[in-house]
Amino acid sequence: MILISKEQISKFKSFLDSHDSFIIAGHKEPDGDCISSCIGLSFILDKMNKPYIMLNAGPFKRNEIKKFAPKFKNALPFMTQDERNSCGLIIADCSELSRLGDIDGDLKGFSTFIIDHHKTADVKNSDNIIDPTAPAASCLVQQLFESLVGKPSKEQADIFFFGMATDTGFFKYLTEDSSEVFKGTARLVESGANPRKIYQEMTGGKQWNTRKLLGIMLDHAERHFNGKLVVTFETMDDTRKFGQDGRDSDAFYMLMLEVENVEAVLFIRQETEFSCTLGFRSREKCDVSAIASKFGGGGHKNAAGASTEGKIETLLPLILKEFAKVL
Ligand SMILES: [Mn+2]
Repeated sequence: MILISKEQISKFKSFLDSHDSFIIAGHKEPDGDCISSCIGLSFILDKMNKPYIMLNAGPFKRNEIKKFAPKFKNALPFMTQDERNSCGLIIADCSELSRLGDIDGDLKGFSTFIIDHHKTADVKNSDNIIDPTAPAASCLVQQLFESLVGKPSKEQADIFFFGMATDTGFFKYLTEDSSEVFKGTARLVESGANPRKIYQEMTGGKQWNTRKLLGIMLDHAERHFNGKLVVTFETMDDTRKFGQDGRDSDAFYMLMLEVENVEAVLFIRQETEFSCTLGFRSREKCDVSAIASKFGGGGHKNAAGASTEGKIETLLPLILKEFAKVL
């Protein structure tokens, strides 16, 4: 991870100084990093005595983020044109308004600052902080917090740790260029963040049915390209039977990426009669964000996703064609 420059920090500070109120928004279907980044930004605004609201379209499905749902609204309150003009929109862990999902109210036209680390981010304005070398958006927000506020409290350190730990798979996706991430993490632990407790909160408490659903996904799994790609799927029937209480695709990815010769994993879920979500993971070289972007999605080199029209049986051959070019 490359540290944020002083110049970037002062650009962010002047964005805060030049607005009276703020909207903090993160992507739909938030994960721990999205939540942590938004709440981390709220800590900075608290310190500056600036009013804000936090927006998220949800759903807050994941176990570890459910308790944060009450902090977020899914509708923009009424604002006069004057209020809109002096309000700054900060988007975290996401670079496109469309990725914010269904939020009631018009988010267009606000003066905007983006803090993101997605590889597929396509924003030209250099006043934003978009840094794919950061393993988590919360690592960027932590740096802003430390520069503008100082040392976090234990509660604040727990929140930053939670975001970083979510996107790094509790450190296991980090590579040799991560010393700054570990240094930042060490500062959080110095402030009282408790790794074991956070790990247990992040991973514990899953519903029994998520294990049964995992069994079905393992049963459906098939290998392609001499075992380099594992594909599984979840039908609407599977979701009806076992998927109502959430799911644990991460456990599936982890189990499959550990199989010999595997380079990438694809998970297709039939969400409605006419649409699917796609989940991609890869071990190392295969850039799944490039494949996800062919289907209207995006993400990171080793973890990406997409929502697309179609049925599992018609989409799968098209996705396999894309994998055939790189595997
Ligand atoms: Mn993230």
